[in-house]
Amino acid sequence: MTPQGARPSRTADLDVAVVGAGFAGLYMLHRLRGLGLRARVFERGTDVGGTWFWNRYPGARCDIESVDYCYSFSSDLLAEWTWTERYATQPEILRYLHHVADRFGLRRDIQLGTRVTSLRYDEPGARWLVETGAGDVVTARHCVLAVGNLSSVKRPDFPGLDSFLGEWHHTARWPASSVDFRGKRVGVIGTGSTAIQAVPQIAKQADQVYVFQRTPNYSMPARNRPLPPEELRAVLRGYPGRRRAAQMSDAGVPVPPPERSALEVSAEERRRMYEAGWRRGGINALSYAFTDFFTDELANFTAQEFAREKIRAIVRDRSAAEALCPAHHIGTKRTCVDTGYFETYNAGHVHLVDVRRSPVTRVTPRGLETAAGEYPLDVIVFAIGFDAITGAILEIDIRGRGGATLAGKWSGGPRSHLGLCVAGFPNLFIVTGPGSPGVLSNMVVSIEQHVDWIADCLSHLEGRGIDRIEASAGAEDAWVRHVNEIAGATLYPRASSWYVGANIPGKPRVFMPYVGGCGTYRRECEEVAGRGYAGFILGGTAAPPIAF
Ligand code: NA7
Repeated sequence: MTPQGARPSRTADLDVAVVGAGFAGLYMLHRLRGLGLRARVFERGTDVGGTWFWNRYPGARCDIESVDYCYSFSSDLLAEWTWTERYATQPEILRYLHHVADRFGLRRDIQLGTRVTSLRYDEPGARWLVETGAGDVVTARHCVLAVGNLSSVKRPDFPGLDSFLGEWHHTARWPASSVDFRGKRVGVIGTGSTAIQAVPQIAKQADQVYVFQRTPNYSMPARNRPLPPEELRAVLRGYPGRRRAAQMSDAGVPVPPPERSALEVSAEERRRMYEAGWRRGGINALSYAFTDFFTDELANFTAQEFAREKIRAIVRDRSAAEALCPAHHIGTKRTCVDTGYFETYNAGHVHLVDVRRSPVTRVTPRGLETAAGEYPLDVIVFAIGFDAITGAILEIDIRGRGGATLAGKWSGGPRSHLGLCVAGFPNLFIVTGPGSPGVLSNMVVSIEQHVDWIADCLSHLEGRGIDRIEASAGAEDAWVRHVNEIAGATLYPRASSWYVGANIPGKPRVFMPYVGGCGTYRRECEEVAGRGYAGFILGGTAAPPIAF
């Protein structure tokens, strides 16, 4: 945020332009400052926070424990912030990010309310031209995309929406003032993580709630609870070890890896393990029980059956319980974490509407129409998700060497080296991009790793007077092959998930994240850097043109 009254320069020549002021952009700015580089962050929201700025819907809460879903780069910051619950709410996380922005004096280099519309690489000048929605063009030697994986909103395109006489909201564009559901008939479209968090909260207020479900999802109990100060203090005392364990784990959380196959233990032992996980709760409640959860159909089936049994035991209405039972391989679509979601269907005013059987046909002035009839509604809540992972990147018109567009290059699916850099797009870095563990991991652990890698890389270049870095086409091909190969050995690519772009019509079906785990990935990145940025072309301006 620029000081009041001052306008940011419209033509600045920056060392680094950063897009996005969420967890990634804030830490990136802090690191760049530490290197003495002139950096500016462009943020389309009217305040910092990224995902946590936009997703203010009732019940919004992190599904990673708060003591792990936070920065670790400053021990002072760790010591001075008090998390109050096992899983932090959206307002608490947003307060934390405001605190970080203020504490490290970041706001003066953050330009809020500014959408970056295009990034064009000027080869002769070795600069990125950063164009904003206001028509300003700033130049920068390097660009960092810190735009988030779940920030390009899937817009509701139901016919008739304009005619609706009630109010409607997308969960990821929730108004800052709270929405009053009291005495109202509310329709919620979608049953992903967002809806599963929001429905129990909406049901506390609304007169009637209709949940329009196309595909049921698995959800684990959060077992959320207050975090007593003494427990937080104990966690902080062992924090370096805890964080290191998270960094070297698969999912970026400090949970010991499983040791046995689900198929090598007796049915009783399996049940005991799943019950223990269910009692503990959380996103990994079942997935951390056995080694072959994500890779073996039979092993996965045992966890599916356990989760379905739980749903049947909670939901009293037989037909609602069956309709809520998912059929896909558990874990291959992001597992949800809830507080009282399935229990909510036992309340007389909460109704499940199967829109797989009877699809939504249109919005009417009075409500929502499905093939089975009309549902009169006062409020419609669209919890329909995002153009995930690549969406926010491709919302920007990015043109690299020779004017080649990133959209064109990625028309068959995203291609990158390490999820960090793209051949043909010099001096452009992506934080938690496709091809990195990103959404399969604790985002903050992955963000810190990427930001540190990028900062170290820039320091390496600056120290040697090197003005340019670009992923080589060969290294990129090899990485994309590797990412696909290891994903192919799991059950993940078989699901119609946003991990493969299945929720966006026309999006290429490619499994985008790296499934090898945070620890393995970190070692790969460290090795590349340690070998003088192997797989990257450093310096010079005469790299051969490449055809996309
Ligand atoms: P998700 O997980 O993409 O869920 C979106 C939900 O909306 C899902 O149940 C969809 O059903 C449903 N949907 C989308 N379009 C429609 C239409 N046209 N008709 C009916 N239902 C529809 O998004 P979330 O926001 O819940 O969660 C995203 C991530 O954010 C989450 O995993 C956390 O990491 C945070 P479908 O499955 O496509 O049949």
